[in-house]
Amino acid sequence: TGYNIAIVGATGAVGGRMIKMLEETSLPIKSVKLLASSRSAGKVLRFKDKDLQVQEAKPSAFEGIDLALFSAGGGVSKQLAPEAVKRGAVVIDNTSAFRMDPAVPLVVPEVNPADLYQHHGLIANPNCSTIQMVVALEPLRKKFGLKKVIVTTMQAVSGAGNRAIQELNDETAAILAGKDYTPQVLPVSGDQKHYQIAFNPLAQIDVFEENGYTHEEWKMIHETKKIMANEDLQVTATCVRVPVAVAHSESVWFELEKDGATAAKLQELLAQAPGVVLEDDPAHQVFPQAVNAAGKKETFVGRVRADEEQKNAFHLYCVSDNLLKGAAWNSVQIAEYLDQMDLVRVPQK
Ligand code: A2P
Ligand code: 11C
Repeated sequence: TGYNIAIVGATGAVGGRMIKMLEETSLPIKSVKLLASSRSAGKVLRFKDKDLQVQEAKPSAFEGIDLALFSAGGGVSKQLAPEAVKRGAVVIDNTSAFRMDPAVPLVVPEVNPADLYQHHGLIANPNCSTIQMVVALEPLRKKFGLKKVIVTTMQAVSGAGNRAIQELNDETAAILAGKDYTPQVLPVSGDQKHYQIAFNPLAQIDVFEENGYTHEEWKMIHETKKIMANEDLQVTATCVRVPVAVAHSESVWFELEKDGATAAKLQELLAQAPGVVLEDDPAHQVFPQAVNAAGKKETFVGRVRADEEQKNAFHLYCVSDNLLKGAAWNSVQIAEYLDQMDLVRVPQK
């Protein structure tokens, strides 16, 4: 008994964490199939005590699969996710391919698990920087309502995949050794110019839109509205890549709808909130840090304080592992919820 599960993009930065999260889950698992591009076919990866051969991701690979976790880029999802669903698999897609499709639930289990009831075989996992922000804001929204959010992110290079981690490492080593290095990946592998990330934050994540925002910023704005089911929520973002391997950090300013909140009250709500660890003790220099959050499933929140100039407005600082809660763990957590809600099946049309 148990599910037959496929991971698409198993050789990638997120895929590797998906394997780890499936090793740790209580989800009943019958088999795991690792899929990637034809370049990786035959490569051996470990799942628990077994060596598994990576296979090429193609439509027939989804025969007999109950659950498929996708993280191989939007193009692969667009092409193969419908093929997987057609063959009876429920797809949890970590790319942006289907997130804004009104027929596809966009789910963070701490925020909108009931949206899973609406699925037609496909569920979207939000962008990593969006997920941790809504985990931190949801307990505050529930109690006081949320009017406006202004966020600035400091995002790890692993959000851009394994090649970007390699680039940060190689470039840092080259610069420290006094050697030349030509950037080839960051800020965006497909864009025209590439810039140094070592010792140098870059205010571009994903491509620029016509309005001057990057697509990463667009995602934070529109995904947040969809997850919180509030088109009137005012959200704006500036997304910055920093020379950190793993874990995104975010400075969040927010305005609440109702009166009566204090920093102490918000800290109390955060201390009890699911998926949140409050690390907020200025007297003892306690605040969230990427090095501590890397490898953990929770969102760490601190620096909660009132805006002294504006009523009902506050700041917080949150940090979470972009590859875990931002991607692989949120996907596996969705799978656990689907299992508990008896939703691991593709509804008949
Ligand atoms: P591969 O290693 O075979 O290229 P990352 O986010 O770390 O860059 O990883 C991207 C993941 O997506 C890898 O597992 C990669 O596999 C996979 N991938 C890329 N292109 C394809 C494709 N056309 N079909 C299936 N998987 C793909
Ligand atoms: C980054 N947030 O840090 C991106 C990676 O839409 O799933 C994830 C992109 C996405 O570069």
